[in-house]
Amino acid sequence: MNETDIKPRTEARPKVERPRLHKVILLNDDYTPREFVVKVLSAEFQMGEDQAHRVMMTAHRKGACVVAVYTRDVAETKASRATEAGRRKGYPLMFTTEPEE
Ligand code: TYC
Repeated sequence: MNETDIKPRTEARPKVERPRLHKVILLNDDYTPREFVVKVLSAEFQMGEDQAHRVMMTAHRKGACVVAVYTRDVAETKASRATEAGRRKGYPLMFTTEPEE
């Protein structure tokens, strides 16, 4: 076989599943100032001001809003950091995660 010949693939190639993505969810509360929620969304989720404002208002009106989806580790780390940013200021701001269907 010279270098230009293409070898047929003969090794076993077990089907691997793509890791499930996890949603980061912003929960509404009665105490955290709106501007602070927008600030945290922009800082932790690389969101523009307009987008962050829309996400904050959706959570405010409906009780919760999906912020973004990531692999499990990234989703959990971002949710913890964002929740901790509120806690440091004494706000009950809460981000949770859940696996996508
Ligand atoms: N409901 C809060 C207020 O009126 C603002 C807010 C919005 C807090 C969204 C959390 O996820 C949230 N100050």
